[in-house]
Amino acid sequence: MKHPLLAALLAALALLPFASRAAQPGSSAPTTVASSAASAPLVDGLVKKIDPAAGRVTIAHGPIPNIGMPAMTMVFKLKDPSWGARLKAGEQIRFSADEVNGQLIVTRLEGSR
Ligand SMILES: [Cu+2]
Repeated sequence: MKHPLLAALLAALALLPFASRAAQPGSSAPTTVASSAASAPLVDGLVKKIDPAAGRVTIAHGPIPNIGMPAMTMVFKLKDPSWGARLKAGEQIRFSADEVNGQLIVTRLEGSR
């Protein structure tokens, strides 16, 4: 038996997940909060104000059932701060929100464009 060959094969297999992950751009890959975001429904919102530097956005939103929140206007943190550049004040959006470590985060954004 040639064990070095087997060892090399196992090493190559072990590296595969990292290789495929590294191939993704990463900016839009919903890997970290995928489990909770998948169950969070899209809700309607109206963008009131954007703070791109802080990655925060003020949204007048409809009820968000997955976190038991009634309609209101409030500040959310964007899961991906680059989304701030896609948003405009006065824009109607559909988004998903979730509570992560006591912070309310926009986990998914479906722009109107
Ligand atoms: Cu709210």
